[in-house]
Amino acid sequence: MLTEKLYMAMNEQMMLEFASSNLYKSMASWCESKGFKGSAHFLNAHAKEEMEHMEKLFGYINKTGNRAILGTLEAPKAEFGTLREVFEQTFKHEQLITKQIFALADLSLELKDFSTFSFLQWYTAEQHEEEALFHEIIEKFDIIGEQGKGLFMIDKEIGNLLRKH
Ligand code: OFO
Repeated sequence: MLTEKLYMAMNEQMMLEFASSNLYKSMASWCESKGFKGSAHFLNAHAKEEMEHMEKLFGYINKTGNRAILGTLEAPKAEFGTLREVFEQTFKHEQLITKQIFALADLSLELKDFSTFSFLQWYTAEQHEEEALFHEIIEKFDIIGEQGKGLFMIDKEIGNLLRKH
């Protein structure tokens, strides 16, 4: 069994993964409506990944003899100014998730729950990957530039990232 404090925190993380999925899905919809097909494709796939992260936590919580509780989720942001803004927000969001995962790992160590600490290692490694991925995307805006066909090229590159990762 998880201690009450860790149980609540793990459940909260599960809901945060759910919220991440909804946010990326909402971003995908915005991108599609603006003609950014590559980005929409990428964000739709990423929304699915976040649901897998949610499922992993759901399974772990239930396997420990606790019960995953699905709470209420706020509607995700639906309006964005530019494509760059979308990806700047994804990067910021992933940084927040990393902070939360580190706090969870810290708490599990403090409580000497080594099984949970070990379970969380997967998320720690995943966050490292995700931050690097979203950072790489933001760099594309600086390298390629947004003038002329720039945005079209950036969107295409983002769509292609799915094949690389
Ligand atoms: Fe994109 O992060 Fe989940 O964990």
